[in-house]
Amino acid sequence: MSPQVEMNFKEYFEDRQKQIDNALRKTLPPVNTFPEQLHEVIHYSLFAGGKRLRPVLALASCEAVGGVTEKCLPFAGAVELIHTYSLIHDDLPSMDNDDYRRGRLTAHKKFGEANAILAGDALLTEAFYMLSSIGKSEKEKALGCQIIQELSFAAGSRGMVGGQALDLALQGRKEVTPEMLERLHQHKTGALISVSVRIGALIGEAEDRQIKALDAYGQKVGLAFQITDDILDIEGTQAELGKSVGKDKTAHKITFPDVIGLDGSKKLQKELVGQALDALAIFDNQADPLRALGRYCIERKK
Ligand code: GRG
Repeated sequence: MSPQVEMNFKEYFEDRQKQIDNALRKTLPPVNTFPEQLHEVIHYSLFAGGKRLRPVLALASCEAVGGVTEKCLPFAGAVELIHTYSLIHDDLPSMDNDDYRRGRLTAHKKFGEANAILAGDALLTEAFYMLSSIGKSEKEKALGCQIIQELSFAAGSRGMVGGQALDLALQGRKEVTPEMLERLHQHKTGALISVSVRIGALIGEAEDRQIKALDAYGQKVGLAFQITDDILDIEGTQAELGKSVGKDKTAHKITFPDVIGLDGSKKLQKELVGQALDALAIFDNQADPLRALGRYCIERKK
């Protein structure tokens, strides 16, 4: 990215992050309401400096097809609630057993395991509560229902949770192929990223050919994002990432650098983002934020 584009993107990203955080704060039960401790855990985990990549992708996708981004905010917020729940549960001792997340102690380290499990459960449920009241007209309600269906599919056993199950099953296995790894990450990480992009397009009333292009973009970017995660676990720092590094090796996780090497992973990352940007060729400069987000997914340091 040139310094000017980088500057504009930084402003764009921060602006969108604020918009999402404001929407979430308005919708969620405040900390000082019953049950106070549970709400404290939820706020602690949710407002801890996460990148908000998935909701920002939803807004940028809506923008790319000329949609009204404000309409997208509750859906984008719901995606972030689901993502945060997944991180809380992923950090638990029975899963990845992590001590740090988003630059602070993980929820179970700070509040105990039972509270962390409940906060994750509540975030997942709250996401669908938020979405259930959306839409005034029959058309809006039908679209809301379609999005709820797609989001729950992407988050459940046929998407993210299924990917997590496969991740646990593959731990310590030696004969993992690039295809198996790709399948795992298409589910675990890719499904929620892809559906975020789709949600923006659906809210923006995109044409079929635009949805097709955005689906291709979402899938490529989702995988590239995960490869970056694997690389950062080797080359990143705890200070920048806000979580422990080198965990993949100690947890005997198979990563892209294990299977195709570090250089191979970097090459694949770039190829995938190149393909993602090619898929956006049918769009004008309204898709520039999506293009910048695609590049960000592999250039990020956190
Ligand atoms: C436990 C149901 C369940 C699912 C867990 C997504 C996931 C599935 C686990 C996360 C483990 C992990 C570190 C995966 C790598 C990619 C990833 C999702 C990274 C975290 O997302 P970021 O970088 O985090 O967008 P922030 O904190 O910025 O939101």
